[in-house]
Amino acid sequence: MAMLSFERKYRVRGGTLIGGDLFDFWVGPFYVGFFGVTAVFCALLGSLLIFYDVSQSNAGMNVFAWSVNPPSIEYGLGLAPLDQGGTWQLVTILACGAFFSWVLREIEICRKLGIGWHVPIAYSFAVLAYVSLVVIRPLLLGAWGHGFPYGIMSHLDWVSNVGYQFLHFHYNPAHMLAVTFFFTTTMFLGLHAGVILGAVNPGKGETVKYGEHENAYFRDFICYSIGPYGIHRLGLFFALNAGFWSAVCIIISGPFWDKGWPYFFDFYLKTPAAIGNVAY
Ligand code: UQ1
Repeated sequence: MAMLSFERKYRVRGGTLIGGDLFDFWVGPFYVGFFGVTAVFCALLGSLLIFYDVSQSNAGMNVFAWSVNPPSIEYGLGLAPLDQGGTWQLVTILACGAFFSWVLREIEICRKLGIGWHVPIAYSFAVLAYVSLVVIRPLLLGAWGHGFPYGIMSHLDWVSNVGYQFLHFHYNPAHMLAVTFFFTTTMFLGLHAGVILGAVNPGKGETVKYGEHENAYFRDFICYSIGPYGIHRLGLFFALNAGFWSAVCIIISGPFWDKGWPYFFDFYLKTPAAIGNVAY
């Protein structure tokens, strides 16, 4: 594997969070590290447990029917036998182990390179969204059975069922925020990727253009250019908010709001603006 000239300077030992020189080396282009080993260990063992669990079911080779299910609610926050949701509990522990290891491996790479922790922080928001579904919300509701099943169709059924428990999940204000952030994030990435490719990858025979043209494009288009740093700050802010409000919207559903989400907006009927003006 060829090394870029700057990599000779940075691909050196040190900067690890734990264990000193233990596993502080590269395999081809990949940094291994203590947390690379723990991530691979957790991911492999978790995957094996998933295959073991579906092999004990009657789903056969229909991958869409494969599902590793959480224990029933009766087990509360206790441990369940392997064939009663215990495998789901082990898979969840190992998934958390793999995801946390991945965050820490990202941090070690940042430390080696002397760059900011933006990538591990961003990834942590995705991990938070998962952990809120299978750890935080089940803990608050008092049973691991509130976690979602690990299967292609089964997790879709879970999302639909939990949505209908709250009558209409799109009335959840945190869900509204999350969806809005997801859509605007893709819009910003589309605009950004479009303007960058439009400028630096023009047609044959055309000259490559840079920042001034990108700025001018958006000034012509919407009277405003946020600039080359700004667009990345904005994109990261919106992407992190998408994950954050997703976590909030599911954590509040049940533990902090147990009616249908449409009823949340009944508060409007008690505001001075509505009293006397709305018939109900
Ligand atoms: C923008 O203003 C800008 O600055 C030049 C970019 O950087 C290359 C962009 O990619 C985008 C998308 C914009 C426009 C975005 C907003 C929020 C006005």
